[in-house]
Amino acid sequence: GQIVKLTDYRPTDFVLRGVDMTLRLFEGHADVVTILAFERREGAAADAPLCLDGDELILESIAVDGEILPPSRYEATPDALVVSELPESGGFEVRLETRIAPEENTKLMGLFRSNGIWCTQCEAEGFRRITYFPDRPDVLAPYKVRIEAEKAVAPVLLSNGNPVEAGELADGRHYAVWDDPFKKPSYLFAVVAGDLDALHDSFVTMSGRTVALGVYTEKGRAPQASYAMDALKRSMVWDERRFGREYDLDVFNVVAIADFNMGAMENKGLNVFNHKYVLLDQDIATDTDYAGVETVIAHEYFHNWTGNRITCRDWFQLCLKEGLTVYRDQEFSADEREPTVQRIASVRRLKAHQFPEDQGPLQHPVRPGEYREINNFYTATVYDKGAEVVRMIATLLGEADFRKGMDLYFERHDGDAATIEDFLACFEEAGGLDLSQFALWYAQAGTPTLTVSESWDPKERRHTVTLRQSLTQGAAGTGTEPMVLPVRFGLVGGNGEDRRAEGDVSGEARLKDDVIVLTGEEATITFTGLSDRPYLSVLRDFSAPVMLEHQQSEAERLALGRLDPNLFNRWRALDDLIAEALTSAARRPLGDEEPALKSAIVDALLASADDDELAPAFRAQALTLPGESDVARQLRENVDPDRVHEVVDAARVAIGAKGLALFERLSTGRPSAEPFSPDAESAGRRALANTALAYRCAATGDPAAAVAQYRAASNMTDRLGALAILAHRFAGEAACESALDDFYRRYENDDLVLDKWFALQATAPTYEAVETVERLANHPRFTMRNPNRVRTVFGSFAAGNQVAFHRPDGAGYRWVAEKLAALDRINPQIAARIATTFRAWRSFEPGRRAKLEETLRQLSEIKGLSKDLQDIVDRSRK
Ligand code: HT7
Ligand code: ZN
Repeated sequence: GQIVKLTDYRPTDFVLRGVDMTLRLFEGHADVVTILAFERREGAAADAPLCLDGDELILESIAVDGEILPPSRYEATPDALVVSELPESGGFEVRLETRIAPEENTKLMGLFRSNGIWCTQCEAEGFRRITYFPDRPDVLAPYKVRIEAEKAVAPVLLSNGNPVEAGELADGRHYAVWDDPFKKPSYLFAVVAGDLDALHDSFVTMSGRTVALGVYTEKGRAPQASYAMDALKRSMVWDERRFGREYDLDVFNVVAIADFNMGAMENKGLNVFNHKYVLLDQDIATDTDYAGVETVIAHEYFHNWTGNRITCRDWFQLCLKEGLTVYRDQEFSADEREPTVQRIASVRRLKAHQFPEDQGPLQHPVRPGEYREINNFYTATVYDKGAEVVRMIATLLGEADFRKGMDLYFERHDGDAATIEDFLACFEEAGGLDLSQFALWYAQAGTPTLTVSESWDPKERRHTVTLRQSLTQGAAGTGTEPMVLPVRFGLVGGNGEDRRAEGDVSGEARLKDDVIVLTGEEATITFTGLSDRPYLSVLRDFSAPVMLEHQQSEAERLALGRLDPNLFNRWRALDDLIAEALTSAARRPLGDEEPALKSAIVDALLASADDDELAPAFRAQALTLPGESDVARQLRENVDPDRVHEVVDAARVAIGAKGLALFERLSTGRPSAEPFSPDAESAGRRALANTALAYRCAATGDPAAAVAQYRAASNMTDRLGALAILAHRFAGEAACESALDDFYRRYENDDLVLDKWFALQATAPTYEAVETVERLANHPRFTMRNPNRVRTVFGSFAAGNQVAFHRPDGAGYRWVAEKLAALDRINPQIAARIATTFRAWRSFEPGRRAKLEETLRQLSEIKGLSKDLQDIVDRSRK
């Protein structure tokens, strides 16, 4: 495949003035007529041909200004259309006809059918699977779209913008016309047609305009969209209040689709969602599902300004919309829920997904410099590290100037296809600072290490803190210059309050309120005016995405775990202690029985869990041990997943045993009589109770309490919480089997719930899970055509089952590779994504490393592999 480079960017030779499309939908095919109004760009060569992108297309006809073109004037292949001898100046109109087959589109890019519903997905390069087009994000135009279909099959016809016309046609067919006055790139185009139900509502914007809201679902499921509708209205209010952003069209529609490659898509005025992020009620969805719907609804809605009104000049700028929009959805969730708990969850996700990516062969900067397949760059680095970079800008500027910078960005670039440089310039202006060194965050890949040491001078009552940063050159080879690290901190006194102290900086750093901005390799800050030695609480709220090495004693960390007024750091003090203890235990050989956690650590953890002053959701987070893959990442090399599992599990049993009375107290008397509410506080109480139940069953080795909760549960959170314990701790036992059977019988008609049943079995930490997933893949309800089902079986197994995937005989690797090779022929995007699990091959002990390497080699040699999968496999092998 060809490599696309950021440095090769140049604008198109032709400017697109408008798009007029007609889609005629039939059983088996769709006819697409596209009329494109072009003008040769000033300065472009007079003989430059018009080059349009295609993908698996067949051209039925082409005319320019009403005249059918002779074959000598154009060259059409499935992936390109080149038209020559076009007017040297002025405008002209190209009319194209293509015929496509949505039913055969298993890649789910372009126009496809999902359970009979016609649906499009155009980001990043799907529009070219519908019509030949300059399919790149810097080509913006207004669109007028007419959809025609049989009325009985597709009574609902939707597209972007506002509805302008509808009517009847012959043969039971009908049509609708949609007009989108906002110029947009083709990746934001959407059409949906089908027999859908809808939930309708309205929203009055801050300037008093009424917007009609619709959430469309498959038949009979509209009531399950009410929480999504509620989240949408809350998102609209929040964006007005927090960022002054108002919605712009007369309608805003959301459609829930069963077969969808990602979470959702922000098409202008017509967001399309994986139905997993729309449909729920207490009987089918967990609290985690509710939080997911809220986040994704908000994220896609927020794109209307950060992505749609201001889009990206090219795909290298993807983080301009994605990093910024993730930052915005994180802020929304922090405001709507419990900020510390939200921040803990975001940091956990960053460490679990982005850190390994940034430290392995698939490493790339937040703004990559080149790609072979853009679909493979919708990554944790672009999204989550991209959000961290925006968060650092906010920290550096402070709230007021950050808002000024955002206002300036919206004002200056509304209607543009912008770049990271455009974005940064707004904050430089608003904050009166130079962000040129800061821009390295977009260009240099890798996770910097921040080393902190401190010393107390009792005579002078002086506390000296030294900060050092370092970055190692990784696979991307993008450099190791010192970056700008905003390090939020506090000096905590024995009474749990932050001390005030004068700070004197030497070295390359500056001190601004409670933030040390480290700009060089090393700096020292000397704090004076202290009466006694403080506890240094550093990198509060995870103010920079770094690996922290803080040389601090266990006693100090235990004290911060009790006292730190910054709750995030209070959580992290203990979490780091536990992670380090588990990691060092995992270095010992399999079977070593020395406890990983000292009793002082366990006591501290139990004290947090028992502290009624703390929010239950926080207590549940505190009790959540680092995952096996986190421990594996910290080990870095020679990882034996069986040993990691043994260590983490033994720690869970030990904590459970020591805190048994507490865990019994926290998990009995449930389900409580209180009626279900999805709010964050109630969800926090359920999370704490379910975490306690898991410890209790770990300690007793008795499934009875989980069985009882499973049977009595009055909502999915409690039912699934109990079932997860049975499926993972008691896999293969009668209690587990009968609960799994019961669950299947209860929910076999609901694919979303059935995914949970598949996922729990695929992640059971036993060697037998390899045979289980083979059985699941042959289950009548398994299909490779549904991405959720595939992710739930192949993805959960490969990424979420360390024991079985890494079975020492290599059976897990062989199974996944075989399935991915087959999936690649159906849906390469999903195959490539799941294949990223292989990237960690170098970190394992020699036996597994050799088997992983061999599996990757075999995958790479399969003939006819997609560009998507080939790209991931080739880069992973490096
Ligand atoms: N902007 C979207 C990213 C996306 C996507 C969505 C669905 C299917 C394929 C896709 N390719 C890229 C989703 C988002 O980040 O909001
Ligand atoms: Zn997004």
